[in-house]
Amino acid sequence: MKYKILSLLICMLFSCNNNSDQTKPNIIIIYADDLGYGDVSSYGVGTLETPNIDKIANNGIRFTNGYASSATCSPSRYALMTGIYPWRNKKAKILTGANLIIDTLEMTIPKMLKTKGYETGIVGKWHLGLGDSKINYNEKITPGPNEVGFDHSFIMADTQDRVPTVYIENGYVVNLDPNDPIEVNFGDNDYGLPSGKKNPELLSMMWHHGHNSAIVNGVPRIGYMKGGEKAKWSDIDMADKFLDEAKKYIDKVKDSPFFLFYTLQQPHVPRTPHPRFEGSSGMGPRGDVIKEADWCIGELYSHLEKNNLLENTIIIISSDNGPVLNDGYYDDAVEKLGDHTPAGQLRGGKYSLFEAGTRVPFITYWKGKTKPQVSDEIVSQIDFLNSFSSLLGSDIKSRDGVDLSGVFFNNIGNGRDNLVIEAVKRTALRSGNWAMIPPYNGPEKNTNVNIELGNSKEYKLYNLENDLSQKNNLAKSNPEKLQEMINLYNEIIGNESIEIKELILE
Ligand code: NG6
Ligand code: CA
Repeated sequence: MKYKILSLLICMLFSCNNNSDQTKPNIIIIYADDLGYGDVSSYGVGTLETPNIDKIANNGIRFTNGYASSATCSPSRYALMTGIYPWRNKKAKILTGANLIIDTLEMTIPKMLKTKGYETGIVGKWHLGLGDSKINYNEKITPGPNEVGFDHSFIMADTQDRVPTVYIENGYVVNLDPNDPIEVNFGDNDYGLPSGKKNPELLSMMWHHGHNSAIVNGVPRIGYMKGGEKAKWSDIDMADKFLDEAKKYIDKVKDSPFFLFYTLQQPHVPRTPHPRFEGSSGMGPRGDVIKEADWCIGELYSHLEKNNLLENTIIIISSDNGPVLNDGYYDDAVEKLGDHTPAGQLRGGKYSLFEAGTRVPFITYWKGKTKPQVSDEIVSQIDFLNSFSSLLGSDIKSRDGVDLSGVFFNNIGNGRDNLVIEAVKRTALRSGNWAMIPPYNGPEKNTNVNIELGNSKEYKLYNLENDLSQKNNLAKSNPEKLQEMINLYNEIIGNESIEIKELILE
């Protein structure tokens, strides 16, 4: 007791109740799932209101040309963590019950930060795979986040629409009863249990495509699951749970510099807002879960403020890929959209090589350091590793990232010259104001989700400066520019991407 009072007094004297080392700011990346460019009201293009994100955006740097590396989740997360283009890694595709796709020897943001004395934690969606052979959820699940740099992890394995519908903390399923072991499969074995396919009468949410296997909390999922009753999450409480875990983590580590990767599950399907948020957007569950996510961000911000951490914490807000309305469930996302535009003026959406697939909300904020700014510089999440590294005076560099520490945290310098973006194993090039999409086989549109993918038999070339919506293909009228783009594209992807080249129609 005596010691506690003494250390409290010392802390008060030297204001060491939290990390106040300005050269080692805390870093929080808030990473939404499928949040579109137009879903954040400060971007000025949609009609949904996100006041808490706006407050951070309006006081920080709001990037209008900020990119996820990919138009789907796992590849974007891979690129963010490692600073490596996901098309260099064959395993970096949408995962379902897969093994870890980051090599435990690879450099990652949390590993780099650990060399500088940071505490590192992830709370939320993982979706980078677990284990290195058949996953046994009844034992310690490893390797996973804790083997690629995180000291602490509280995650869901893949997505909210996939089994197992349980939280995993530092490798162990939370609340697992050893007498009720978990079994999971993504084949045909329904374990004799009800399923979305067989028992529509048991569903609180109807599936549209896929998502017709195990039923958990009335929601049909991808994959079958047996056992683990006590460990199953409550969907409507998930946002509160992750927020609570994020706050708990901050409370635990706030005396050291820390990194928190707070990976929200919203607005990915199934959209299950807490009843407090039901009807809050007037746009059905998709809008409601965005309101919920916005509230969570406000709560986290207040928590930092209350703990005197705001001054020394970099906050980044972004999304892993662009928006989708119907991603497999009938949930009124289409019907109740009204005049909201989740992709803003951009063409395409999730899964697409058009701009809306990868151009996402992208905000950096560091109280007292970043000046309010709207920046049109081209920046990517793949650049975080190099930028943090440079900010902290580390020599560690990733293969494909660029040091944008000036642009991200100091309102100075230029962004990238170019960027290769990826969508379901296909790639395209952004360079300056130009976007080039090579010809690809495959449907022009994914009719299930009603999104144009960017596949066509011809090269596509757009000048985004005056054609943000990619309506005018200039490939034929500007062959010189097209050739220049093709040359640059080939130079970047080189021989590495034989797989991609095979997809391209020559
Ligand atoms: C797809 C799912 C989709 C979503 C996506 C992953 C079907 C038919 N579609 O396979 O609903 O879960 O995977 O999304 O099952 S992501 O944002 O995590 O990449
Ligand atoms: Ca996603």
